[in-house]
Amino acid sequence: MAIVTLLRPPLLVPIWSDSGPLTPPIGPAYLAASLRQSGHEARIVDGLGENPFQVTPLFANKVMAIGLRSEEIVERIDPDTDLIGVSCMFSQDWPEIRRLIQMVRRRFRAIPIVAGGEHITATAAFTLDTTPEVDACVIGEGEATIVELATAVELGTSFEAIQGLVLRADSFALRHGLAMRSDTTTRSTGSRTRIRALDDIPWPAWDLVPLENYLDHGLGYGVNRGRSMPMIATRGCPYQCTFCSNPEMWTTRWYARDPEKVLDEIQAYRDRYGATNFDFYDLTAIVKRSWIIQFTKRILERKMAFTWQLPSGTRSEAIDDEVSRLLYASGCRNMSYAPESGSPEVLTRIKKVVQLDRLEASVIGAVHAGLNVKLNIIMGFPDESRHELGQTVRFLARMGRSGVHDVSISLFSPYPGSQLYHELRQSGRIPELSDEYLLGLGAYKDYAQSISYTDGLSPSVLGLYRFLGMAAFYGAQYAVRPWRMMRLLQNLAQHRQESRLDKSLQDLSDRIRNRRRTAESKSVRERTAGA
Ligand code: B12
Ligand code: SF4
Repeated sequence: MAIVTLLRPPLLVPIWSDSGPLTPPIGPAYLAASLRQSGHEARIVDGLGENPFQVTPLFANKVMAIGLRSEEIVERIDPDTDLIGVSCMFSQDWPEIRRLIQMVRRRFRAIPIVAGGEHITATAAFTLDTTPEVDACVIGEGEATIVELATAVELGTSFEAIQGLVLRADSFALRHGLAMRSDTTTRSTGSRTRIRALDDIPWPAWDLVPLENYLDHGLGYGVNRGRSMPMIATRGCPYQCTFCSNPEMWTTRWYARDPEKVLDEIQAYRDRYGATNFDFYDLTAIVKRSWIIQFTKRILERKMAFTWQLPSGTRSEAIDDEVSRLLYASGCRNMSYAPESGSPEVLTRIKKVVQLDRLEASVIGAVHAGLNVKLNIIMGFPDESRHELGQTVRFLARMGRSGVHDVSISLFSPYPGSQLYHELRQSGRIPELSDEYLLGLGAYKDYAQSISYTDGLSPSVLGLYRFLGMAAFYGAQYAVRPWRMMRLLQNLAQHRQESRLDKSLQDLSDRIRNRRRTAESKSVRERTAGA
């Protein structure tokens, strides 16, 4: 048996960002469950969940780290650990995660460190080249790989035979006399096949996570509708949008769980944790109409009463009026659609296979069925014109008039691993990866700064279009439905959340308050220490 400690680092958020997802670490919890099932011991240090109200400014005040400071995470690692795994999902978090890994290495010189997650998958060679403290990068889905890594550490065998890794021969392998070659270049051990039988993956090991810190404070990914648990019903996505790193990370295979098994898991969390709301973290949950119909009908047949949300942006093809009615009847309350643009030309260029008229019909049907609907929009693709941005602004005005509740407008960020990132790098339009570049990716939702990757459009012009889009959408919505403005003000006053705007504004004000509190308690500590 090997003891594996998985680290979930703090979350990095720019000060004026309206996104700062305080979510339980579902990736590490899945990995820990697989480790345990295979006879290893798993531990999780959830850097966010251990102290979700501590907000520490970092990198000359450019961003705030939410959760434990990296120094505090290192202190919580038991020295009897055999393997340390670090998760990095968002690229903008990497500069701080690298600092964390360097601190871990200084403290634990002989324990192998492996890293995984979306950012690591997209930047494995860069990670190994710039961070010698990392012994191996895990590519893609991690359950089978982490188990094999733990077994290799237990038996003292080489990592070379484990699929799904990028390795450098000069680190762990050399130190332990396991290197097959003496070169220092990175190399892949070959890709690993995706897990098809999702129902065979053990449920996340939530008992290793400080779950009550999330549940008691209504933290999570969706709108706060009570004690919320994360769920995953499907993995992967069959599409290949050019701004998205999904195809490199998960391939284009979409697999779904048996709806009955998803509901068994939901029932278990209702019984065990008193959960009343479930946020689905799927990449694109609704791909198959028959699946979602069966799922919603079984909720009704089993007479299960809970709310659930699809906050990450789904496809519209399978959602017609009948599906919308079933979604609402089965407890779904918030749903995000991801049209990304109101310009058909842009949609074709970014390979977002979506027909706007059909999407509009689906969205309006969902609003009429009673769902609280949000649209995800991206502005500032490399060759987007003012005319095309104007089309998106008009589309948003139409959607606001039709009664859609929320919009989220991000500025385009070239994420490593996406087709557009590779194209922009090749043409020299973006620099090599650096801390400055990665921290800048967090600016996608920062209202205090904009970065433009669009030919001929300055950051301030893009910022202006974002403002116009928001104004057109909310202006049209509140002009037609003024009572919704009253509702927003009421919800803010009573700290209640129904819409995404309620959540974003409340999260922002909480973050600013927590930042002030953290600074005050730090200065009290310093004064006490000095006295
Ligand atoms: C849910 C979700 C969100 C949620 C919350 C996510 C969270 N948990 O904190 C919300 C909506 C808030 C969100 C927001 C954003 N998101 Co998001 N999100 C996702 C999504 C759809 C699912 C994440 C998830 O939970 N997956 C399920 C779990 C099981 O998978 P996992 O965590 O990746 O873990 C597996 C592997 O990665 C691996 N693994 C992970 N860690 C480790 C560690 C070790 C040691 C090992 C061995 C393996 C390993 O094994 C795990 C099990 O198989 C992903 C896409 C995806 N990855 O599926 C995008 C994704 C992570 N988001 C992305 C982006 C860009 C954003 C936003 C910037 C919004 C936007 N403009 O699109 C914001 C940024 C938020 C911020 N920091 O401020 C990108 C990240 C790209 C990048 N390189 O940074 C992704 C990859 C989508 C995409 N393909 O473009 N997101
Ligand atoms: S943006 Fe959405 S639909 Fe497009 S490839 Fe990524 S996950 Fe799939």
